[in-house]
Amino acid sequence: MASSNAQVSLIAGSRDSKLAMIQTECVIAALKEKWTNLKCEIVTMRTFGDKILDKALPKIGEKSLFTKDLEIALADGRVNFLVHSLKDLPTTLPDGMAIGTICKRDDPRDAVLFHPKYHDITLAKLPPGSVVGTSSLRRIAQLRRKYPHLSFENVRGNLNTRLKKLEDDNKYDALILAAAGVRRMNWDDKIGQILEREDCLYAVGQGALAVELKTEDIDHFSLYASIMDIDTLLCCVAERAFLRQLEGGCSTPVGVWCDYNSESSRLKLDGAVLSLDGSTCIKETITKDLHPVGQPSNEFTVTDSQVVVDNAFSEAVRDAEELGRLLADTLKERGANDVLRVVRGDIAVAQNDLRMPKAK
Ligand code: DPM
Repeated sequence: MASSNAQVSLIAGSRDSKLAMIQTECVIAALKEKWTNLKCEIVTMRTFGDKILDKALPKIGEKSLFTKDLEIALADGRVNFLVHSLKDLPTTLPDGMAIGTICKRDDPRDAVLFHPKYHDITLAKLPPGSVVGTSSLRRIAQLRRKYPHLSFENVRGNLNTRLKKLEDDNKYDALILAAAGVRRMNWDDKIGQILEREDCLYAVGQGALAVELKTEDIDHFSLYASIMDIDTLLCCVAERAFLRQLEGGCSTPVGVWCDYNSESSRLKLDGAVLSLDGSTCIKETITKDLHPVGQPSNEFTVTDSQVVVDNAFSEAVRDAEELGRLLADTLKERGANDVLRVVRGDIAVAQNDLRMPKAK
């Protein structure tokens, strides 16, 4: 294993967007702080999801849209690890891949950016019929329910493109974006409103960065583990277990809100499944006292949720995964499956509309 004075050279794979690069550099900086002799270069790639920016995310219907090309490079050994927004990482990874670390979560909430013509405004105060840009079914369903006076339009493209569309075109009155991404771009001053728990539950994994690696790369586990944030890990594995048990992908209207209290080891998870129009919302909160987290042992396990964790945390992780699955089962008992079945049907119809030539 790499000790802190041995030279280690690694290649990180990243999408080539500005945000992805900032995120990759952020993880590398955290690693270098712990491992002063680490050398790291970045190889960038355009992924399938980056190449088809004109289509709405849900209509593309590919689960690993932003990760597949990168994972091929990882499998080939062209790169040693990938940095992802955890929320873009499917809840099941390809065989032989695992999450090597999850860094301390930035603000997981959603943020609203308003058109520059507005001052001192909130979603509630926007005039009826105002257009809100997002292609997230989760945001649309929850916000439709809460703010029926607003209308929603797709917006795609990287964050720079979206901001330009908001500020230069007069099409959108507001955009919804993850606060974490906006802040990483250094656009804090553009945030007009932060959406709270009662407005909009966030996406599974939102705001957290993760490293994906090959499970055979066991020599480097402790390197990545050095930047693992345990509180974030426990929340995120619970959220991901919830989503996987629901069999919801990253483009279904599923939201979560998670708190972990490290003093009491208590984990609290809210989860909701919505219909596309927001008319149905099945929501529950559950709480569980997790097995306490011990001192790191530098011995590692790959958990059910395909995360490499120190054995000292593996029982807490198992408890967190169980909590996530339990929440999903509770929602299923209340009809979440039926809601998701209809959602998937509607998404499939939308995909077909895109692929089938129009009848003359
Ligand atoms: C996923 C969604 C979106 C991204 C769906 C959702 C938003 C799509 C849109 C799964 N991935 O959130 O319900 O707004 O049209 C994405 C962003 C980040 C990671 C940008 C964003 C940055 C924040 C983070 C796109 N993936 O959500 O504004 O690291 O969590």
